[in-house]
Formats: sequence, structure tokens, C-alpha cells
Amino acid sequence: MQNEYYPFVNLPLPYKYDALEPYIDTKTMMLHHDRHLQTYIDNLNAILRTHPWLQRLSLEQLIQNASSLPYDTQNILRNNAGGVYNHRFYFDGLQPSAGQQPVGALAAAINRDFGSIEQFKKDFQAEAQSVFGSGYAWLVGTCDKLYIITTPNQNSPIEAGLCPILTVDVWEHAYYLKHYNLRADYIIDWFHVVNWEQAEQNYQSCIKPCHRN
Ligand code: MN3
Repeated sequence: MQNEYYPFVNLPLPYKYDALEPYIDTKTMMLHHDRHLQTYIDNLNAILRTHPWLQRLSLEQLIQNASSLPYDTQNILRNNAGGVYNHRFYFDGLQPSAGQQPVGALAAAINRDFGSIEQFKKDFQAEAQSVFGSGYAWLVGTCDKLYIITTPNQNSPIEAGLCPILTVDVWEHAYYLKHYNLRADYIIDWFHVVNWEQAEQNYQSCIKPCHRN
């Protein structure tokens, strides 16, 4: 796939910077995408420039193979390849029309595993609030069950072989300008702009291998 290999470029957001107003503000989106994500991309390219044997690995492979690399390289890759992957996943999981609800097979799986959409939102919110310091909350899927997990820093669930469906970035830079220290309010606002069609597509790729026998 395009832009999955070195050198990485910062693709534009799939919507305008102000598209998520009033839930996520324009300035936060500009800084988050153009400065924070850009820095991860620049750092990742800089590491790969001096480690040419890693340039043939895709973004996902860099993360999945991080633990087999020398310790100093391992952490810097986990932080920066993870920073690129996680931010792209987060931004691609948002959309401007407020108030979408889960759809398709994912909606059915959420009802199956959490009892209701409302209960899922409560559980997800609690997990996202529980992240101490910087990190992410994720909905991940296996063949027969959904799980809510959290990751610290820029660690990514794909390193552990988990299949991500949805994520919220709870680093303070994702919400501080608008929500200050109120992460709970940010998560409530974030739910308004979740791209549930994208989440359903992600879920379909998670369960695709399950149908092969
Ligand atoms: Mn971030």
C-alpha cells in the first residue's frame, strides 16, 4: 500500500481541520496533525535513514518486529513507528458528521460483548480515563470477542498481534487547548465524531481470517 514504506510522508487529514468542531477544535487538529504527527514521521525517517536494512519493512512490520531489534533501536522504533501508526489510526477513525452510531457486524458484536452500545461507551470511557499519563484506549477484535485495552505512550496493540478497531488518543495534546485537564469531557466529545463506518471496516478486516477453514 502507498506510504507504508520508508520514506514516510504526512498525508493530509481526510477532512478539514475545522471539520470536527465543536467537539475537537481546529487549532488542536492543526497542531496534532501538522506538528505532533509530523515529528513522529520525521523521527521515523531519520532512524530508517541510518538503518537501511529496516527500510524494506512496512510500518506495521517495523512495529511488529520491534522486540527483536537491539534495545536502543527497539524503543526508538516503538515510539516513532508507533507514533505514526497510532496517529493515523486515530485520525482516520474520526469524521465530521456528529452522532453516528455503530453499524453492521461491529454493532452486533458490541451488543453481544458489552450488552448494549451505551454500556460499551461507559466501559470504553472508563478505560480511556484510567490511562495514567499518556497513551491510548483501543477497541480490539478477535474472532469471537471484542476487548477494550489501553496502551502507554506510543505502544501499539499490533505489536502484541492484536487487531485494532477504534482508538482514542488521550495524550494531553489531543485535548488540552479545548478541554484543559478534563479528559472525561474530551472523550464524551470524541464519541460524537467517531467514524463508525471506518470502525466497521476495521472490524471486518479483523475477522476476515476467522472465516477461512
Ligand atoms: Mn497524539
